[in-house]
Formats: sequence, structure tokens, C-alpha cells
Amino acid sequence: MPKESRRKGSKEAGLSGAGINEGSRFERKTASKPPDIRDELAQKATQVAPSPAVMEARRVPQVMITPEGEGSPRAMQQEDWGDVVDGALRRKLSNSSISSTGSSLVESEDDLLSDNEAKSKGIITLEHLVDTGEQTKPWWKLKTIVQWPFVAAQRRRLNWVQLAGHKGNFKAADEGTILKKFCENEMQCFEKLKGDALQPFVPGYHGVVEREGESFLHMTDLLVNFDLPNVMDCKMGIRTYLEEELVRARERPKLRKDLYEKMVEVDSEGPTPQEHLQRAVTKPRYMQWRETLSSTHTLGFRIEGIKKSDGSCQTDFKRTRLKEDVTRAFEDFAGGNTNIVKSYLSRLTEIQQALEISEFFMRHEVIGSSLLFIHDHTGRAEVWLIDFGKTTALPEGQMLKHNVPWQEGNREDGYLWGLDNLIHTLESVNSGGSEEETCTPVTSETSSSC
Ligand code: I3P
Repeated sequence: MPKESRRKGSKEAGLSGAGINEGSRFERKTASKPPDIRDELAQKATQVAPSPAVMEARRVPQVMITPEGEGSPRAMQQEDWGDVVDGALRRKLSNSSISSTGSSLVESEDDLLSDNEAKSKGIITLEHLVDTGEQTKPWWKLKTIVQWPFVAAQRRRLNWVQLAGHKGNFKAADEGTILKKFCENEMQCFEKLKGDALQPFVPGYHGVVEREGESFLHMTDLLVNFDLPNVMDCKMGIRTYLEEELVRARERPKLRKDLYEKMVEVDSEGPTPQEHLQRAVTKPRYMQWRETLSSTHTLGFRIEGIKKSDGSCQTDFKRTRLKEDVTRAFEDFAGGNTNIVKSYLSRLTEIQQALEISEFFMRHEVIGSSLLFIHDHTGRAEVWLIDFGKTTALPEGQMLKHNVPWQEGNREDGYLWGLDNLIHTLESVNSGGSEEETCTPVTSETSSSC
């Protein structure tokens, strides 16, 4: 959509603060919506059986493996992705009849990662690193002191919740902050988000710091103001892999045993006969399978994990696909507290309005980013945009709508469509309890059962 019309629409909607009547907000939002397929998709997403037109709109382009990278929108940007594929290879990842000839078989993507890290989900203990003060970048120090005054008894270790992502990515920092393993892409995003309409909805970013020879992004700890928080991570968008990952997979397919094993664990019939023979799948193939199995494909978002204040932690939402199933998970997460649901809806509407005017958002392909929901028994409820490791800037002059179907080459991510569906799903949550009902706080001893 041209920039001008986006701006106009957003002005009409208004970037308002809290306390505005929900009904009028939604009316304004609807009035400012562009005349594209978003309305139709959002409406249809509330139905159990989508129409063929909607299914078509959601259709994932098949991944063709060609040595020439045929149809690829952009050149590869990473040199060492894998071995060059046999010149005759030209197959569909969807039925994954990829020959292992010429492609590399790896135990896991960890082979590509410097720290051999593995996945981690649930409650983790963050180590507190010692600040040598030697290589700290200058610009974050002042901000840290201003925004996060030290408290006398600093915790050396910090119980924290990680529902998705790579283990070892996070370390404890000064009170109220955490360190996330440095990622150039994510750092660029935080820098560009400064002064953007989305800034109030992303974690505070305090620059890059060096600890024990490693670089980290120094960020606000979103959980710090909560007492025994309930946390839910929803991965946004209709696609969870970058277009460039498809290009790489075509040019240098890498067969991964670990992803095959994860697939079989969920569904022994998931892999094709060829994949069973290989005992391996490529990453895009795995990611597409995950998307169709979960609600990524049907709703444009999926639940990655939920940790509740009673210490229970659920990360197996791989098969949570239908709107009713997602609604049930939301109901369980909100614990029958309608005020919490209202607060979440209010915050999501603000995020939606900010997205409509965000320069950053219109110029980035937002992949693998999540909305983090946090609430506790005090009634405090917040939603934050997190994880920009795979959020990629578009070439100069290119913009995305975020609410139209993805076709390879257009780089659309379906973020706004997913957010619409998320809001509609949350609106349909049946409270089942009184407004005063709150989640029961539990002792810290019970919070480590994950
Ligand atoms: C993982 C998930 C992650 C992805 C990871 C997958 O699958 O899709 O988003 O990391 O790839 O294994 P699952 O949720 O089923 O565990 P990225 O977003 O960083 O690509 P990886 O194994 O290559 O890290």
C-alpha cells in the first residue's frame, strides 16, 4: 500500500492510549482497513471450514529444488550453507524426494552455530556474568543507569522463562535487564526501531555489551515487574522461514537428521517414504510441515508455549491448528479472568494501530517474530513484540502489506492477517468466570516443574 494511504488510514484510527471503548476502536479500525483480501481472510478464519478462495489465498508455494535457483527472488547471501547439489536434481520439497546425492547430511543445524547450542523451553536459570567493563560499547551505559537503577541486593542467578528459541541465548544482567546472544540482524532491528511507532511495544534495548569474550544485546527483562507471571509466546505470520532459506535449500540442500527425528516424534507418518529412507529432511520442508500442522497456516499465528503461574509449562502445541483449539488454549491461559482478556485485547489493538503506521514494519519481512503475552494475579497484562533475529530489511523502495497471500518473491509474511485472527480468537474466549477471579499465585517452589 502506498505510504500516504497508510498514513491516512492510521490517522483516522488514531494511536490512542488506554481506556478507550473497545467497540469504537474496532469500528474505527474496520473503517480504516484497506480494500484488500484482509477482511475476507479474517472473516473466513473464524469459520471452521474455509472456502476454496481462502484456501487458495493461504496456499503455500511449493518448494522446487533446482540447482540454478530457478525462480529465486534474490541471490544467496551466505556462502557456507551447504554442499552444492547435483546438477540433475530438481524436486519438490513437499513430497521430499530429495536425493542425498550431492547434498549434505547434518546431525543438526547446530553444526552451523558456533556454540553448538540446543533448544530450550520452559523455565531456565540464567547465569549472571561478570562485567569486566573492558569492551562495553559506550552508548548503552548511561541508558542502563537512567532506566534501571541498581538495587542493593542484586540477584546473581535469575529464574526466567524461555518458551522458544535456542538454549544458551540468554544471560542474566543488572536488575531488570537481560542479555541476549548477539545477532547482527536483531541488533539492526533494535537500532532502526528507535523512534519508530513500534518502539513502545518492543523490549527496551540498551545496546551491545561484551561479556567473557562474547557479544550480547542488552535488553529490558519483560518479566521483571510481574509476580509469578503467566507467559505465552505466539509466533506470528503465515510463514516461519525466510525466502532466502528456500533459495539456499535449493542451491545447497542440507538434510537434517534432527528435524526428521522431531517430525517422527509428532507424527510417524509425517515423512515421505523417501525421507524415511534418508532419515532426514531439509529445514524448509520441516518448517512447512510445522506450519500446516499448526495454526500458522490456517490462522497466521501459532502458540509456541505457555507457562503458567502454578509452574506448569506446556510447549507442545505443534498440533494446535483449529480456531477452537487455540481458543481453548487462550481460555486456559487467561484462567477465566475477563479483565485480563480485555487488557490483552486493548494492548493488541494498540499494537495493530502502531503497525499500521510503522515505517519499520512496512520495510521489513517479519519472520519468526513472536507476541509475548504476560500477566499475573495483580491484573497486570502486557503484550510485547519480540525476536527479530529473522526480521529482514527489504531492498530500498520495497514495502510490504503484511495482509496479502505470500507468493514466493513477494516476501509477504501475513503478520497483520495473523494479528487480526489472533484478536478475533481472543475475542471469542469464553471467560467462564467472574471478572474478579484471578490466577492463584503459588510459591516459588512450585514454579520449577517444567
Ligand atoms: C524449530 C522452530 C524454530 C527454528 C528451528 C526449528 O522447530 O521452527 O523457529 O529456528 O530451526 O527447529 P520446532 O519449533 O519444531 O522445535 P529458526 O526460527 O531460528 O529458524 P533450527 O533447528 O535450524 O534452529
